Amino acid sequence: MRRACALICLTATAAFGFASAAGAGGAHSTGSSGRRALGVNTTIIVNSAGDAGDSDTGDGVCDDGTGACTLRAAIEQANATPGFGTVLFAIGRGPQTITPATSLPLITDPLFIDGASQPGFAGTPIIELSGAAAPTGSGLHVKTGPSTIRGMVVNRWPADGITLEGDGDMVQGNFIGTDLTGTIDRGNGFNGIDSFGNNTVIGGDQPGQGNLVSGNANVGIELRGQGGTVRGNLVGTNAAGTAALGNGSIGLDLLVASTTTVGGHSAPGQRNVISGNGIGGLGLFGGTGNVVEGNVIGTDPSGSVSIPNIGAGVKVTSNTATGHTIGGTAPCQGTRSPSTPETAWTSNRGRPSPSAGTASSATGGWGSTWPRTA
Ligand SMILES: [Ca+2]
Ligand SMILES: [Ca+2]
Repeated sequence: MRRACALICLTATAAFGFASAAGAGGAHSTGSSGRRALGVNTTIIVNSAGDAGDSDTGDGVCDDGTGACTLRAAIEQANATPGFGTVLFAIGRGPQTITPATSLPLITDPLFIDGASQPGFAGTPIIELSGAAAPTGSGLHVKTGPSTIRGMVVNRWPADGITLEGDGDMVQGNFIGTDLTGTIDRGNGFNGIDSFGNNTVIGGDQPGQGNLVSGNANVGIELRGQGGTVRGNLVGTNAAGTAALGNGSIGLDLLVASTTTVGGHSAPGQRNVISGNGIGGLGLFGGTGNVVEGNVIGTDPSGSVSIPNIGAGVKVTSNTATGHTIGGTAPCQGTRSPSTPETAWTSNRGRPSPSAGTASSATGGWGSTWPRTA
């Protein structure tokens, strides 16, 4: 079973190959994963990389007064138009950069922002939302869910790349904290993704659904609610998963989150790669009932090349962090760790920790949690 697991779990890297999603999420073919609400659905098409606001939010039309529709105007108009909104892009063709002078409006009505609709999209995001000119704020800030952010490059914002306060929000297929190539650090000033809501979905197990969350100054992904799912993401590496592009602190922080699913063992694309981060891979600091299985922590997606996190691979701490399940005994449940040479992985190892398949207790301290051969 060990060999079978290795083949199944570690060789199918397509889920991390963003290019493999070419065509799968192209213009307007967005219904399956992004749209969470039905009924009234207003579609707005952004056709300008400018930054002017909507001239009249009472008219139902995205227009900055010159006939152009900017992302700022689109969000303003979508907020003002009752019901679910979809924002698509048609700013010429190919890569475009939007550089707002101030933070964009909060998203106050459920919205689907689909950067993958931009003509020329071929599997990796080409709409860049840069915070380089903004003095404060996050790149996209959802106040009301279920909202979905898909196919965007969100970088250089003073606060988070994406802040989520709604329930049922989804973040899929984005580069958060890097350039368009996914190889250069363009980190946001705080966390890559910071979710305060419940049932947040970060990534997914299908090609193109995972996010690249790397280079951010603090945590890569922080979850604070219940029922979240984190699958198929690269956290702390480049887009190819071949080298560190670490977040400054912990890669994935389940700060007070409960009943979160991180990874999975029923499909190869469910696993996350959490490697190259500055203060550990995955942190469980509170909450209860989180399940962590089938992930790759401290290596490349193949599990054979060291990309260590500084500190622990998985840290379980605090007397309130209880009832978590880390790894398991079924094929592919083990959280992947390096095999040889052991010295290459020491930075991911710490105190003895809960073994595979056991619920964590209030252990305190740093835990290295992988079964080396599961
Ligand atoms: Ca308008
Ligand atoms: Ca609306």
